[in-house]
Amino acid sequence: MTGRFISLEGGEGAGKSTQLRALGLVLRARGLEVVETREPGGSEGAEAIRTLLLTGDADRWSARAEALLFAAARTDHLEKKILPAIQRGAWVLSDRFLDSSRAYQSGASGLADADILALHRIGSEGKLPDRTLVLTLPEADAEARAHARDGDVSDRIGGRERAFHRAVAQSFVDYAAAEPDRIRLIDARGEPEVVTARLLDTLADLLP
Ligand code: Z5A
Repeated sequence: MTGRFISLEGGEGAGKSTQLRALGLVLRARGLEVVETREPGGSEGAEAIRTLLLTGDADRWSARAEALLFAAARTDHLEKKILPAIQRGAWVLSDRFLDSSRAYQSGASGLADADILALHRIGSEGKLPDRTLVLTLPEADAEARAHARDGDVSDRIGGRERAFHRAVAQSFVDYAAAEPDRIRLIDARGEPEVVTARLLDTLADLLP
């Protein structure tokens, strides 16, 4: 069995967690071992860093401090959970990975993309997913979905202004254009099952 590493990306409320679970069910039904995980988090150490990152005042961390914390969390996540699973032949589905650091800490926060990639090289030996599925949704739809779930409550990063989230969304589109083999844009509109079918189509060449 060949292990695979798939990341799901996109803005808040696009449906990543919903789709990750749905994809996990379909892949398990095909006899694959599936490991569902998330960032920031996914391992004990990374979950502790997640709490630091997502709670507290909006200005608790600068963009640079945030980028370092996300990178450190990713190192632990990769070492403890992702790489061992891939090595034993599992499919790892991660709700966010490196491209979120690029979009949030670089594209929308002004750090250089090259610096985020340098941190990733140091912390995680530059490991990339086999495929990255970016869920895209019009701004109003994404806000409505996030609001239906959370009301007016949001975390340190989700609560940033609209222009920030717009820059995040545009960054993902740019990364997909620059790396079309790895990063694919998936229309997240419509019923969840319809979106899952689009995701599966996009993974068809990797499936056994
Ligand atoms: N972040 C960062 O800055 N740098 C990094 O390197 C990393 C992350 C890794 C993590 O937040 C924050 O950290 C995130 C980026 C930043 N902040 N923001 N924004 P998180 O893990 O707590 O949450 P999230 O990653 O942003 O995702 P989310 O808000 O949980 O949304 P989602 O997973 O994409 O959506 P969902 O929960 O699956 O769906 C949202 C709602 O819509 C829910 O009620 C669903 O039932 C509903 N839904 C889902 N699909 C559909 C369809 N198809 N139709 C109708 N309704 C639907």
